[in-house]
Parts: sequence; C-alpha cells; structure tokens
Amino acid sequence: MERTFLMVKPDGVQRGLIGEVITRFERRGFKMVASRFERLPDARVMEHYAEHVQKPFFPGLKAYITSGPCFMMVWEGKDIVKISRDMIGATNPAGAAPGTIRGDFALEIGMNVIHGSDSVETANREIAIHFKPEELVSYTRIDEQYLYE
Ligand code: IDP
Repeated sequence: MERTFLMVKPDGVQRGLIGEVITRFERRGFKMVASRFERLPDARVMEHYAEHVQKPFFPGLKAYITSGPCFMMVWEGKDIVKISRDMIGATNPAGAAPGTIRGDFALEIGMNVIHGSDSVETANREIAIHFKPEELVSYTRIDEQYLYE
C-alpha cells in the first residue's frame, strides 16, 4: 500500500489545525501509521528541503519551519500521494482551490500550514529522513472492507 509523509507546519500547529488536518485524512479513509511532535533540528531541515537550500527564500523558510514544533506523520492508503496533494492544494494559497487545506486555511506561499510529499519517490525519501522503519506501525483499520473493493 502506498505511503506518504505529511507534516503540519509551525503555523498549522500554532493555529490549532492539527486535529482538522488529521480529521480530513481519517475521513477520506487513509490510515495514520506513524507520528511525532517535535521542533525540527537544523540538519534535518537541510536534508528535507535539500532542493531549496540554494533558493533566495530558503533562509526565511528555515526560520519559519524551525520557529515552533511540527506534527510529523506517515499515512497510508490507495493513491495517497496524489490524493493528499489534491487535498492539500497549490503551494501558493492564492491559487489553492476552496475545499483544500491551503485553500481553506492559508493566505501566504511561505506559511501554508502543511507539507505533503509530491511523488512516491519523494515520499519514500522523506519518510526515511524523519522516521526509523520500526516507528511505522502495521495494522488493519476496521472499515477497510468498506473502503477497498
Ligand atoms: P510544496 O510544499 O507545495 O511541495 P515546494 O515548492 O516544495 O512546495 O516548496 C516547499 C515550501 O517552501 C513551500 O510549502 C513553502 O512553505 C516554501 N516556499 C516555496 N516557494 C516559496 C517562495 O517563493 N517564497 C517563500 N516560501 C516558499
């Protein structure tokens, strides 16, 4: 089953949106398989955002993402990478559709509430950056027989 890495960023945590985010993914039928609440160490920020380290917005991004705790999660389910990106909405909330997390809760491109992996390869890379294999919990959700045909 496909997995993705999701992270409620410091603005989402401070604004009390952890529960809202979890509820949306739970109701869609996805299954949380790991979570941790923590302030990200600098080294892990550099690794996670390696593709952005040279960009002009990176110092601001690093200051924002380390400004408070994040809620890190691994979720599992059919086509979760694509579906979760659709649920999260466009990077710039000005272009994020209403009904998406960013379209409902964010205004700025930097502080956009949540991170979600953008491909299966990225998901595998990000899960490995933030979680040890033994932190991922395997179990069956009781409603899976009505979610999957
Ligand atoms: P994504 O979060 O939708 O996958 P990415 O392009 O991977 O978007 O960017 C990672 C994060 O970096 C964004 O979510 C946002 O917080 C920040 N970011 C991206 N582009 C900009 C920018 O132009 N200015 C400020 N922050 C940005």
